[in-house]
Amino acid sequence: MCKAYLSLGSNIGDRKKNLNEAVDILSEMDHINLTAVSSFYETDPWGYEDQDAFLNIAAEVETSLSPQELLKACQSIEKALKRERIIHWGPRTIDVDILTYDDYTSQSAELTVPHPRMTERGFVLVPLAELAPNLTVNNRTVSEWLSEVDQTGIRKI
Ligand code: GSY
Repeated sequence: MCKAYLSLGSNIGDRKKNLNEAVDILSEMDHINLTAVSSFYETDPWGYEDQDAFLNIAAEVETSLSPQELLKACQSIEKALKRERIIHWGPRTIDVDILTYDDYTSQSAELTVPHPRMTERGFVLVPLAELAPNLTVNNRTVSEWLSEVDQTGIRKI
């Protein structure tokens, strides 16, 4: 089994319901054991700022799926929740991103692991630090990356 961390976010509709549904689907998937879920955080939008606040969480899974299969599983959750994304970096019903997958690295067009912007984003690092403060990403721990990012606009709910 491999250990992977995921980041989930929603800012359209009932955000909490969307995240809870995504977590429920994840917990029932074959070849995936959902081992931890962080607290929920309301977070100011990053990137395209003229949109509603997000709810974000992190999840830890153990899986026998390959990284590519896990990506497909994440995409199937987005499909099940009828993900809408009209604007790049804009509002969406649900986003399920792979952050890390053991020590695996990939920079293919389909999948970049570790997630390319995770070390710059408070909305990813704050929930992740609850689950894995000592996880090493790009030669530094999640706690170390977190100490360098702006954590304003991130509210635990
Ligand atoms: O990359 C994930 C989608 N997303 C988010 C998000 O999940 N949370 C916040 N706060 N801002 C975001 N901008 C984008 S794009």
